[in-house]
Amino acid sequence: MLSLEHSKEMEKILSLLKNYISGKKIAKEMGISRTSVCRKIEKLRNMGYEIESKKGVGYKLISKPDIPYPHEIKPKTKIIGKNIFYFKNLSSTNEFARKMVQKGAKEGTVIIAEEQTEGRGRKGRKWFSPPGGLWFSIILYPSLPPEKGGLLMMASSVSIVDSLADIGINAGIKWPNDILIGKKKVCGILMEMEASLNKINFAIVGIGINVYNKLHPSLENASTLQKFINKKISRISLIKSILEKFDENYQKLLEGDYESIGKKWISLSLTIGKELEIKEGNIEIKGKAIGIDENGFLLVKGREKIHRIMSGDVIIK
Ligand code: BT5
Repeated sequence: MLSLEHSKEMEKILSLLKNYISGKKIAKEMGISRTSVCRKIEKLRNMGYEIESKKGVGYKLISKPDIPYPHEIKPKTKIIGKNIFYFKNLSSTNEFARKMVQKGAKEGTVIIAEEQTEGRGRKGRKWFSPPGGLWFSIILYPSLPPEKGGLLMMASSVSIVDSLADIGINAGIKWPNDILIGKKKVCGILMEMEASLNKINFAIVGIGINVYNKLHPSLENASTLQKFINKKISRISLIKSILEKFDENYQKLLEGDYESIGKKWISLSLTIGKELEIKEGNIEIKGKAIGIDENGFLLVKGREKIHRIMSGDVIIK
């Protein structure tokens, strides 16, 4: 496990390695022994950093891996991502986030895993999460009325679509939680929330993005971002951008500006204006999606009335 708190030393050594530098000089600059320098260089190499060593000259950083290590992301934010934890392997970042909440994790803590063995979707469904994607969860303690909880998910999806637009990928949002390119799902969001009568105790926003990971053969309507763009995507830049945009949108929600998130969401929605079939348990509703209400519920005009729908699986006709 790597966290921002623990990465100060790593950042220092990486900055020293920008130009050729001898082991002796590194040791002096960092106040550590030569053996310790060797150990740290070896550790960085194992983490995927390419470090050249020339006899009589020293070491130099040649390339960095595109791995979302906390010290590489360092988002410029007020709340989200002030504390980031990276794991090579976790069962589920949402599950781990829940444990961290119980231990009093700070608001805005982000948990990232290179690979999840039990990544989950809604209603106990499986989320395939092999290496090469972005699988992460954000812990929030929003001072929002519980009925506004769904807007957090909207704020996160808007932030993701905006970040994708910045790198030239045109995606849209299928209510409630899918991000699609064309008809292919490239991202899913799982929000888990615990609330009492008038207060949200915590919310965990879990985001799964197929970047350049392999796709499980059983997935017919899924794709990866990399398939839609020629240049290599940087997972580090992408997650940084998402955290920064989400931080801004989160502030807006906390300030009570629900409307701008709702409007933005509608402008990116692939659902509004479409004829739909929605299933939730045994209930099935057919109609046209005509908008969202002030809490992010989907408004569907059926034959007899307008339905306000909180959750469900949508088939767009
Ligand atoms: C979702 O559920 O779309 C929410 C997915 C959230 C995943 C993130 S990863 C980080 C965090 N930690 C977790 O454990 N979870 C969150 P849902 O709408 O129920 O969609 C699930 C369905 O999507 C599955 O039944 C599959 O059909 C499909 N699916 C599974 N893996 C996929 C993938 N990698 N890409 C696209 N579709 C996938």
